[in-house]
Amino acid sequence: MIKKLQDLQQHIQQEKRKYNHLSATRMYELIQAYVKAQMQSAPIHQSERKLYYISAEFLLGKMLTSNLVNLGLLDEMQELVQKEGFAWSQIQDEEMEPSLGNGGLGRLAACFLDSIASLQRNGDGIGLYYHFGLFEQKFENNKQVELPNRWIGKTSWFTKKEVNYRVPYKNGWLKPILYDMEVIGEHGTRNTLHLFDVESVDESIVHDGIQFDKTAIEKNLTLFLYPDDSDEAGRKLRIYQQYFMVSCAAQMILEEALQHQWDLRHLHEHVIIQINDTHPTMVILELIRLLQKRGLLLAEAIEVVSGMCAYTNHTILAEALETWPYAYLQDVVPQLMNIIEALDVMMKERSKKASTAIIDANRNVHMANIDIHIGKSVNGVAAIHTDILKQSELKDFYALYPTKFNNKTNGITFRRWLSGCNTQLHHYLCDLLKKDPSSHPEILKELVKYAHDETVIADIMAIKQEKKMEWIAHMKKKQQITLNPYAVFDTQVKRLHEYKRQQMNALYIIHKLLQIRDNELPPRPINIIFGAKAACAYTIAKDIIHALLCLQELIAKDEKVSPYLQLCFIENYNVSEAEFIIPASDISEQISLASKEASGTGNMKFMLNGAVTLGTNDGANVEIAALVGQENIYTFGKDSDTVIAHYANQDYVAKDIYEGSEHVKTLVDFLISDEMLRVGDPVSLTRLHHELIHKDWFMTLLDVEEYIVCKEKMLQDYEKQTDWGRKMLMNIAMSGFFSSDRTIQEYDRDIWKLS
Ligand code: 4GP
Repeated sequence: MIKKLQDLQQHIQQEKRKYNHLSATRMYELIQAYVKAQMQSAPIHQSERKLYYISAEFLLGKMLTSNLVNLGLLDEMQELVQKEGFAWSQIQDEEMEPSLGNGGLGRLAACFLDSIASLQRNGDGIGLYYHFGLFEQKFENNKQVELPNRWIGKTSWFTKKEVNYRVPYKNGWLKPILYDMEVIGEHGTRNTLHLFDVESVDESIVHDGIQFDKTAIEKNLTLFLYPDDSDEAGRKLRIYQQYFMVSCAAQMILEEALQHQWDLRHLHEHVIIQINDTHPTMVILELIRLLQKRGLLLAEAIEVVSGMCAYTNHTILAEALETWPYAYLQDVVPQLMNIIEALDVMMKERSKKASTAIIDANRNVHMANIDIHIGKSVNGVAAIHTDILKQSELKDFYALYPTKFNNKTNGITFRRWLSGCNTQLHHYLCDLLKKDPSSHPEILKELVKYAHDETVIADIMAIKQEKKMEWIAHMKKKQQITLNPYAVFDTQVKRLHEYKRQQMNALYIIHKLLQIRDNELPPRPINIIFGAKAACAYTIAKDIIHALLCLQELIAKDEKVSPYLQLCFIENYNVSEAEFIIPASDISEQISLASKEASGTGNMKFMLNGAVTLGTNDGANVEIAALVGQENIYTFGKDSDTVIAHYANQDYVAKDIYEGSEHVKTLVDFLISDEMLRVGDPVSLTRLHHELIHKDWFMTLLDVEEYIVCKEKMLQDYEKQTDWGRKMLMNIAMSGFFSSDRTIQEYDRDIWKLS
């Protein structure tokens, strides 16, 4: 399938002769066009069943390297680029990262697209084409500022297409436009990611950062992912976005069914839809509506759609399980209301429990409840998460539909998270194991044989050092920060949320800073690294960012502390930044409050790249611990049963811990010390201080002392370098289970049945 690179080489030589010069920009354009053409000529995988993976987010990351990995052309292309006098990083810098996702669930969707194509399953993604994405994060005066993320450039992986769909809106229609991107798998067949846009979108209505008129739906519909929903207009806009996405999806699915001459009454034999979180839930309602229009009776339509839809739950945080006021839905999607009503009545006959109602007593519509009642499968994303769904969060549903529930522990594509971002380690492992672990993740286990081979351990550690050097050079260029490459790299990168407890890490930093001032010096300098965006309307999350940026400034200016401790907050953290920092990290911070992190996938990326986890017994950390054994992971903190009991009994009082421990009090009070107030905003710092003592909903103070002890132990152990290297090796060796190829095989075996 793959043509020789000679065509491209010739093209490059022609351009050079013509213009006497070739810029990195032009070089990127030529390579991109060549790769895109290669992908477009790849065969589409056809089969009698097709998957549609619908998701509000696809956090793709840059596509050039990843596409080259899958085409099997990365090494050759890198050589060619080098021969022309460019560094590969220069070419990569030319690509803008699409801003089409926020966090874990969006990145998971992107990993899944890669694995579905690579395993040669017939499955497309469907979502929205957000012009300004989530937002671009800048730091000003130690605070997060949001700007439109202008990721759409001259060259693109997407191809614009016309479609004849129409989406009902008020008394008229919205006209969709389609952007398609080829998704190439490692065996040369391709699928497609379809992103819909609205023809009438108007970028010019955005002003003062990310402000715009939230009621101008025709113009604003596809401007931003997750627009501020702190008011009614914002919430309605989100419903408009979701409906537009699923109506386009439903029309596409029916159009393709007609092309295949699939009988609509048997559509579930040909089509499976994976509903990624509750954002696409209305696809159930829209499909029922459209099938009725094509002659099916309501009961028939419900049955067909039931057999076609499966739902993935990604969180047990109450605020993330979407409910919409009935009145909002009536205003935005009146055409769906009789179906919602009918389903509500039918399901109330199945179960009288308030917790399973579609429409509750306050006239709120519970989207997840629609998915669970109607869909044929409900899955959690890690073993502990699925257990919590069954035993507590969704226990009434589990009693009703025990066979619908199943677990699919998340995974990551090794083609991006090893071959793409850590070519050194990837090449090393290929040579050592005589097989490519990105295609054969199970081969990594063979590494265990080398656990006592000091040469192998030293080699792996040398690669880590090289990746540290690369990241440091990158940060110098990007943020003009000078960091110590011989420090231990302790990294927490993920969305900013109180349950993930970046604030607990901040208290550790204060602890270390005070120790150093007290002449208690660490055995080796420590770099503590953060990357995180806070949702634009999430005040406390922004306060946490502010506190961390203030600490960063204080430490940088402190001549006594800074040789031993550095804090570095990566601005505008995204997939590209993750690809830099994860291979360079020693310690992977996974410190969520037990029971709250559904799975985590960052933890898997760190593990694969030889970092050791410092974590609670939460999400996939539990499965990591079981695989590597207690000597190769550092766990601490109260377990999920204890935490769930605290919530049930409402007996967690942060203030008691604060008042009961001089140490904890000192750390928390430092947030409002004179020196912090000199560099920071008193309102924000005081609010955070108050929150920690008087609310602390995610129980920071419950675990903070154990966390500090555990991290200190880890830093001591890091000094026994060979032993530490062995821990790195064992983590890499046991990471094969977390390949998203394994996850996709399980989805296919249990739910999709494509093969
Ligand atoms: C995330 C979960 O927080 C994370 O634990 C999980 O690994 C990921 O989904 C993929 O399953 N949830 C979200 C969200 O990103 O927006 O709820």
